[in-house]
Amino acid sequence: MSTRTLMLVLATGALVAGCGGQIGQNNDTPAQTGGATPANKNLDLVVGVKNEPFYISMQCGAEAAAKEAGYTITTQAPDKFDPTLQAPIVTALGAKKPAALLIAPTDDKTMAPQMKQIKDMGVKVIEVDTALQDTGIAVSSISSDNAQGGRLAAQTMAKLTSGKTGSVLVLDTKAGTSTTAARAKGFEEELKNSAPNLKSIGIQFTENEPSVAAQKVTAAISSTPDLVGVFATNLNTGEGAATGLRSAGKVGQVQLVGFDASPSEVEGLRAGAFQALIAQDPGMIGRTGVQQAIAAVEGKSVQRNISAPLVALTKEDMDKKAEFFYKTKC
Ligand code: T6T
Repeated sequence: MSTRTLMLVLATGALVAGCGGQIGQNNDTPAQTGGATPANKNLDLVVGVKNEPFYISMQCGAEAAAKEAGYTITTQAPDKFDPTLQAPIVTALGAKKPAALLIAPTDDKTMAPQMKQIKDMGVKVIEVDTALQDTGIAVSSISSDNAQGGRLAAQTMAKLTSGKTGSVLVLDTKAGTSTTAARAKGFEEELKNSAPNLKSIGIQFTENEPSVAAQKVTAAISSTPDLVGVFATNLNTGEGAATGLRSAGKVGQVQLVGFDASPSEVEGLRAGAFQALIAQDPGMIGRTGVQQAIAAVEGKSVQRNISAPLVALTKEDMDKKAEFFYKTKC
């Protein structure tokens, strides 16, 4: 597969994602007031999990945008991508009452009560990355077009396996994670179109634990002799899948398409453990989240849904796209 073809496919995808992202659709919030300077310029960001390059990169973008606008932003994170650990953080913000809360909900249903409670206190709620099923709480949601990302991964897998017949494993994280669920679904649907010779052996959950992802890959290799590919829907599943392929000596034989671009994934791509990565732009998600939060706080118009770009990385072109590599510190 030529880099040019892959870049084209994904460039088109990113564009589509950009345009298809419901920008300017009917549920935007028009300007309320003349944009008066608010007394409360404190923002809070609650990400999905601590010490994870995707959310660190998002935090960097958010902090830069807040600083530019003269707002303060405090970032908090649960130790694990888990609503039982994230909910108390949101509840505690009730006492502090920031002007706005930017949050990546760790479950698309069970985080709704806490987010509704803080909204009812007059705090503007902005979803960054993941989102709730209930669209009546947030005033704006900024995320990659994850279904499109899954479709692009399937098109990439089709090209990488170039007409081979065989099975593909899909690794999702935790049920209720809006982003990775959309990627897995988009992948499975597109596989039928772009690679009818490939069949999915189903979506398996990894609890967002790399060790579980490695086990799932090892098990699939022994149970499915015609396994030709693995789609890992996020950073942790990707890192685990690469470990599983390495320990089974299947690197390069079983094609691995990952999502995200952590330092470990980027090195894995360079070393041939991954054949492609679909990278997001977490910095843009953080920056745009803060801009929408400030617009909401100042009574200016707010866009309800915004899509962030996706880009594909291959071994050949990765260094030309190094700006998409995720950070480990700001
Ligand atoms: O893939 C990202 C994020 O988009 C997803 O919602 C959860 O997992 C990551 O943070 C990567 O681990």
